[in-house]
Amino acid sequence: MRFRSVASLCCLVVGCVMSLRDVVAEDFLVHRFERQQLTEVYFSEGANFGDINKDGKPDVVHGPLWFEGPEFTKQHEIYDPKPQNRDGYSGNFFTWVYDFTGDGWNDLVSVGLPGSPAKLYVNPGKNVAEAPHWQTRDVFNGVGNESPQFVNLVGDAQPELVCNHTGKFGYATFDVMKPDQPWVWHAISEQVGEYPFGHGLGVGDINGDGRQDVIWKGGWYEQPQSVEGDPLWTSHKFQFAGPGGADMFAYDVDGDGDNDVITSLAAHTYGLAWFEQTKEGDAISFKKHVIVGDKAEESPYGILFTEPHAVALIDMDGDGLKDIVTGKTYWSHHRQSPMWDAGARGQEKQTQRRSTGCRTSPTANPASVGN
Ligand SMILES: [Ca+2]
Ligand SMILES: [Ca+2]
Ligand SMILES: [Ca+2]
Ligand SMILES: [Ca+2]
Repeated sequence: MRFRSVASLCCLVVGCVMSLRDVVAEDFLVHRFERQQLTEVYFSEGANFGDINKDGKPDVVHGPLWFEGPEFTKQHEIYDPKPQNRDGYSGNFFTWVYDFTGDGWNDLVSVGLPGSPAKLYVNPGKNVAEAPHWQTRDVFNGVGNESPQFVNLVGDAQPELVCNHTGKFGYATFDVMKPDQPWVWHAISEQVGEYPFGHGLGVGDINGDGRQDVIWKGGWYEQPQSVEGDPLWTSHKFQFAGPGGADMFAYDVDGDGDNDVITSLAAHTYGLAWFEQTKEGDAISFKKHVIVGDKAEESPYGILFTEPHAVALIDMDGDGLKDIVTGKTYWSHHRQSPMWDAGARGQEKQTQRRSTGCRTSPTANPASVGN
């Protein structure tokens, strides 16, 4: 995983292509973004946002620092900010913003190098802008996979930390009355995934039964009717990716009523694809559609980049369809990945549905990128 604060970003809007014949240059819609650099120091692989000071405006969290929105020029310390080794990995990969303590002030949970503990940081509250460093505690040891997710996976009121732990997929839950006490692990799979490292993980309802399923590069785990007693979830094998990519999603890309799967194919080399859900009898299967391959000619817009180590799915242009946001993660394996020195690059793949199917189109911009 990598987040580089200083990086150039080329944004591209692409759509999943079912009919390449209809893709013409004038269909490109170039989106421009304004770039704002938060810091010149490498502190963390990732960043996130949420309202830290309870003024109703989102703030940015980057490792040991949070930046007051909407200007993002005033920074405050959460813990001692130590510059990280550019030729190594940071001690902080992911941060999620959530009010764990229930006092109305958003707290944080952070995860570092795969296999390291999840750490809770408690927002000091009213004087957060002036407060000394936040109280912290390790709450769950051994968070594996390079795309852990903090989402509401099972049918309760709060989110769970979804990851791989000791080779099994599952989720960690916290006690809302005692969030700083050790979180409880619930395995949903046999020993199957790589641990602590491993690529490709997501959450979404694959079979349309209203229950979130867990998706990984080798298939998906179907959430049972009840998770009482921690039963193993039914495993459905499908090889979405060999090496595995980043965050995975279930989303109805082509608008035919069933959820398809979106994933990058290899976090440290090439590839982004969506997998159209198909049926073989009653069994769910998938048909691969490449959005960006390992050769420029495989992309409808001749786009080629490597290291799509993070993917987000969000409606970027407000048309009601979610778009794919990913990019080249600069320096993800330092000098080892192909095109490692091509600079960072952000990519927005805009989903467009037409009578012929759905498609995508590109954009270029300077900005920060990471994962
Ligand atoms: Ca705020
Ligand atoms: Ca709180
Ligand atoms: Ca389901
Ligand atoms: Ca579909």
